[in-house]
Amino acid sequence: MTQSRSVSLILAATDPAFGIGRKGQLPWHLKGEMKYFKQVTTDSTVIMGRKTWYSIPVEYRPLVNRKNVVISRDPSACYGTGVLACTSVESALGQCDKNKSIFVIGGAEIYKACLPYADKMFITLIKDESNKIKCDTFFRFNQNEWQMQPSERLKEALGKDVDIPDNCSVTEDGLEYTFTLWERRN
Ligand code: FOL
Repeated sequence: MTQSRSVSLILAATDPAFGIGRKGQLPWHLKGEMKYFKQVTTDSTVIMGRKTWYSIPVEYRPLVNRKNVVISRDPSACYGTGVLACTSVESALGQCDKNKSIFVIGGAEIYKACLPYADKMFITLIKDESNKIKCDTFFRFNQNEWQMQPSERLKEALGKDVDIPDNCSVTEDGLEYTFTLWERRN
């Protein structure tokens, strides 16, 4: 059976460039943003690529209270107990428990491959109008196919208690970021 459950992407990206990474790591350190990521993805299945797996500090992987699925073309790849290794996006999406939501957590190559299966994107936009945050990896998508939703819609879609301010914006470490939800335009 093909994927019928809803698939979401979750990422933090610079605005407007949509930078997501640098040298295999997140280009920033934002504690409150990471807490949001953890709250949103808890009790779900998280799908990631091999490079993202290795970018997670060893003490934090596998991500606790989530089903971890890692995609690699290497059929002998192994990531330890409790972690499911897959060699394709299709088999990864097929691994998700019914009654669990699915979050694709990157990186760029996996976001791209999973985008056709996704109906929602939880994007934290980190204000970087003058392009000060150096990135070497970017999230690319067709903005004509997607629409940023009003903040009430984000809270509704989260469907659980995630502590975010009413206006969905936070300033931390001198950076201003906003939690957003994007859905496909019909
Ligand atoms: N989405 C969003 N919104 N923010 C992100 O930082 C993010 N990062 C990734 C994917 N989607 C994202 C991929 N990178 C951890 C580290 C890197 C990472 C994802 C997760 C990590 O260590 N997470 C721990 C929290 C550790 C802590 O408390 O500092 C976790 O349990 O989720």
